[in-house]
Amino acid sequence: MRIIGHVDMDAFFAAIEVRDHPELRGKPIIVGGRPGEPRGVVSTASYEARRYGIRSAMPLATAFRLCPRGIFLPVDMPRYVAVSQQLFHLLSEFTPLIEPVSIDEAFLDLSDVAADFGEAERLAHAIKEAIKTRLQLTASMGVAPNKFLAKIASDLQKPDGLTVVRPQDVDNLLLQLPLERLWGLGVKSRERLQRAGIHSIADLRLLSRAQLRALLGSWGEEVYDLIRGIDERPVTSPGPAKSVGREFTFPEDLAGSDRIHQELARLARLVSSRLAETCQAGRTVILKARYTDFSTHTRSRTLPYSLWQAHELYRLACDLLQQLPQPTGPFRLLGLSLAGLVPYRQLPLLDEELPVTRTDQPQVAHRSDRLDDLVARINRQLKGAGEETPLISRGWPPRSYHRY
Ligand code: TTP
Ligand code: MG
Repeated sequence: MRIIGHVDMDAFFAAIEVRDHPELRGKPIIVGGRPGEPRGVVSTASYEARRYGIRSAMPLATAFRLCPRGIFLPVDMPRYVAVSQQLFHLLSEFTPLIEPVSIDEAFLDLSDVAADFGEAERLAHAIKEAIKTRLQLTASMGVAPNKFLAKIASDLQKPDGLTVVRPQDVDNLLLQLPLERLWGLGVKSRERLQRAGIHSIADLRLLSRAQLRALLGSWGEEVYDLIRGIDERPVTSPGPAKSVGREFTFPEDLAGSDRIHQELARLARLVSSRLAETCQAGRTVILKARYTDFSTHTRSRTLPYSLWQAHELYRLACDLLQQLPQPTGPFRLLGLSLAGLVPYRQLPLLDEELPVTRTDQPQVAHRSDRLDDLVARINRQLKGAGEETPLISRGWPPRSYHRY
């Protein structure tokens, strides 16, 4: 028997802010944007703020109009990521089979750790309790025979809820749900269905596979099964990332040495900041290039040591560029990635006494590494969610890309 759990933290970013600033408890909290950035969007809002109609992705200005007395806080992504890591670590103590869905959400396969739904329910209580006592946060959980139902269930009694859907309850539950509960259905598709007079999952069940396909595309066929409680998708734990990379397809073909080097520098910066965020370094640098005739070439170099810093990545990317059949382009696409990844613990900043903590390469600390670390950390603090371009640099990018 398959027993699947779904965990979703309640008002995640806002709840962390309240936990860390108890004077905010009970108040309408809106988290979004960067410090002093009035044009951002709402990342999330506390349940108190949601009563004013405030929702994720709404412009902050609208949220302010709805609730001028709300407390507006900028996104502090590094802190939320740290809590997310604690959450996933905690969950891994209950089952090894965890599939992260987002920063605050995961599927758990409980089939091997609970003999039946009664035991799974007790386990879910224990998980929620552990989250409460160890993270001082609340989560909502669903337990059901498959992923589709488990995710629906975790949302039914938010916040701090637990809903268990036993196999014999599946039909009853599905037949009373409105269309909004069908996760994966976009707003546009929902509106299309509503225009066709379909407002609930019960209405959807009256349609044939072919009709669902006509309304929802190929996903419609899957929906036919999902709304009958059939979902065989396994919970799959992601392995460690094999490589970290970025690539750009250019709106106009990229030519000219300056422009090409500028893009390489941008790629190096993005890859480096991703590596810094995930505390990884790697030994194999790979440059990918696509020409205007769509021919694609890669060049790589494996080093005797691991690296993650933007300036090193950039230097190697420039070397690899010269090995391409036509280093001057024009390029349709350029990509840079780093493989052969190893964990890399960030250096304690500005503390000259401590040795470098590259796990693969104990050696004496280097000021330059420290500075790169510091820059990466500050950028992470400044960046908030989603912003791609690092905000400060240590003389980076260089004034002349050629002579760097
Ligand atoms: P959600 O789990 O969707 O929302 P939530 O945890 O804030 O609230 P709920 O109790 O309904 O689960 O997303 C988790 C976090 O992801 C959320 O706290 C902030 C962030 N997020 C965004 O930054 N933008 C978005 O549009 C959404 C939906 C979430
Ligand atoms: Mg959540």
